[in-house]
Formats: sequence, C-alpha cells, structure tokens
Amino acid sequence: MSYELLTVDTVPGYVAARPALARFGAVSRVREVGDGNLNLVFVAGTEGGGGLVLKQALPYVRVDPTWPITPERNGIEGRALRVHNAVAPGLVPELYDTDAERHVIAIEDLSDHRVWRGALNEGQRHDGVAGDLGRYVAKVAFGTSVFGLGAKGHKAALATAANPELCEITEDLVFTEPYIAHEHNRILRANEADVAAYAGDPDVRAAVGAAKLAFMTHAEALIHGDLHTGSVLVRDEPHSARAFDVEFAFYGPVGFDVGALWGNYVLAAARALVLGEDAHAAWVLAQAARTWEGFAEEFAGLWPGRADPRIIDLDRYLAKVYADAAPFAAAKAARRVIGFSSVSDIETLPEDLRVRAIRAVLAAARLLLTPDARRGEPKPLFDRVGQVLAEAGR
Ligand code: SR1
Ligand code: MG
Repeated sequence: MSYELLTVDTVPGYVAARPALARFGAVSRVREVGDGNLNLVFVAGTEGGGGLVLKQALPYVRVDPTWPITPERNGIEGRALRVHNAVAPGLVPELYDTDAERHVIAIEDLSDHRVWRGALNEGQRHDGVAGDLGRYVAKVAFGTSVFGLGAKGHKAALATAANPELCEITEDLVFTEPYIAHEHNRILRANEADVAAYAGDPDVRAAVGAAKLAFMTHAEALIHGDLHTGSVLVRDEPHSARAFDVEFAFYGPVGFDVGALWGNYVLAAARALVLGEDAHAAWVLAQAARTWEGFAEEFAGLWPGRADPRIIDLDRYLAKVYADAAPFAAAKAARRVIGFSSVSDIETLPEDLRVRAIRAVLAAARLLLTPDARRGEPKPLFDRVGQVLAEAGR
C-alpha cells in the first residue's frame, strides 16, 4: 500500500494537519461509519460542535479485498462533487477538502439525515425527496452539458471527467454479469427458473445490450452514475434531500440517473408488496412520477435563453431522457436481485418473501424493457409496474 489508511485514532491528527480544515478546530470524537461496498468513512466531531466527514478510498473493494480498485476514484469524486455543488447547491454535501496523496475528501457532516433506503424499508414516507432528486438530476444535466456549457465548454469538461475503472464496474455488474453465468451471481434455488427465463429472453438481452451501449457512448452530462436510494440522505425537519457518493460520476446519459431512482423504487415497492404493505408500495411507485416531474420542470425552466435551440428541441430531448430511463431502471433493479451487491430491501426479507420479491422485480424489469415503456408518462407506466409486481409476487 503506497498511502496510509486512516483510523479512528489517526483522524484527529490528520484533520489538524490539513490547512483547509483549520476552521473546524480540534477533533474530539471519531466514528467509522462506512457501510458501503468501497470506502472508509469517518464522522469527526469537534470541540466547537461542528462536524465533518472524511471519506477515504481503499485500494480494493471493501467487501471483497481480493478485488483491486483504483483509489484515484476519490479524486474523481472530489472533482465531480465540486461541480455538482456549483450547479446544484443544497442537493449534495458541501466539499471542504481534497487530498490526492491519501485519497481522502472532507465533506459536510449530514449525521442529522438518514439514508433513504433504510427509511423506505421501514415504510416511512419522505414527501418531496423524489422531486428534489429529479431537480438535482436536471440541474446537473443542464449545467454540465452542451446546453449549459456550450459546445466547447462541454468538450473541455468531458476531457477532465473520465472515470473508466468505475464505469467498467457498472458495465460489468449492471449490464453483463446478470446475463451470463458468473461467480458474482447469487441466485436462490427457487428463483433459478425466473432468472434463467429473464436473462435468456432474446428481447431482454437485446434491450439491455442497447442500454449498455447508450451507457458507454452517450456523453451528455456529468451524471451521478450510482444514484440508488442508498446514495440519498433525507431529513424531515427541516426538509432536506442530498445525493451523495458521486465516485461513479462520468459523462454519461442523463436517463441513467433517472432510471437508477426508478429501478430502486421498484425494489422498495417489491419489498413492501410481499410484506403486505400495499399503500406504501403505491406511494413508493408514485415517486417515479414525482422524480420525472421534478426533472422535467427544472430542466424546462433552465432551457429558455440558455440552450441553443439549433442543437435540439426541448421536448425531443426530454423524450430521449425518458426513453433511456425505462431500460436503465430495469437493468438497475434486475442487477440487485441477480448479481453482485444486493440491497437491504431484498436481503433482509425472510427467504420465502425474498423469492417472491425477486420474481416480482424481474417481471417489472421485463415490462420496463419493452418498447412501449420508453414513451408516454410515468404515472400509467408505474401503475402498470405496480400491477405486475403484485401479480408476479403473489
Ligand atoms: C464493486 S462495487 C459494487 C457496487 O457498489 C456501488 O454502490 C455500485 O452500485 C457498484 O455497482
Ligand atoms: Mg456508493
């Protein structure tokens, strides 16, 4: 290892030695709270009462140390977070410091928030979050794209934001491994036929293949790149929603961020339905329209006078994002019930309910991969998704 990893004991000295963090004063207490797949995360409280979070990249996957992964992703995250703060302030954590030698970023302490996935699993409703996230995606989509930056600005920004290693993880884990026999896949015996039917369907494979090509080639904006409900922090009083963990950020299709949210609403709804929480499932699925409305309204509001109408018509671009989002949602939901890195929505269910939830998610993914799902409005689409989930998850 060519750099020193932080520990709860070394964080106070580390913070004291960082000029950019001098305003926080002495660190008096430290907790390691990382629960994701990749990084160390420390919450540091100070004597003055303020706090900050240090996120350090490990040079391997935290949940599988035999799997090397570049720590340079930390610098990529810092650069993306700086940009996202500029275009979408208040919707992401503030960035205080970046350390390219130790692969650490220091960001705002949002300990008074909680991870949205956990709240959804408990049946909690945080109204307004889905719309905020749509607005976040729109601000980033506009502000980092050819629409907000112009042709040369877009090309210059694109040249500074390559993230090939983390893109490769997504290309493999989301778009490839669930559709082949792979050691990462974890499939319950009772779901083997469901997965085989889904992954072996030529229409499914063609649609997922087309989505993968779009992910790899549509360099529209500096998207979040991993916008699942575990990458969102929420707070009720006062209301707040923040997207975090932007280490997968790259110039990609805007519909991938919308689709990631939609796919995770499908997972949350499948959980609720097999638990008999029908009203919660309906609320969760209604968030797909809230996200889309937030996105479309914010994007349309940014458009007049700023985007060059000779490039593309607004409605056509919104239709393009929508058409991309549906198959991305399918791929993002399906990967969580077949391949590496499942989610607590599904994993914490008793096995008999997990089998039904997985079957339901795959049925919903099939629907989202159909040509009809790529046009229209989210309300009828996600009403139909709810019906399919309920029927398949019986
Ligand atoms: C090896 S990384 C596995 C997953 O964790 C991240 O949250 C991304 O979703 C990635 O696919
Ligand atoms: Mg993450």
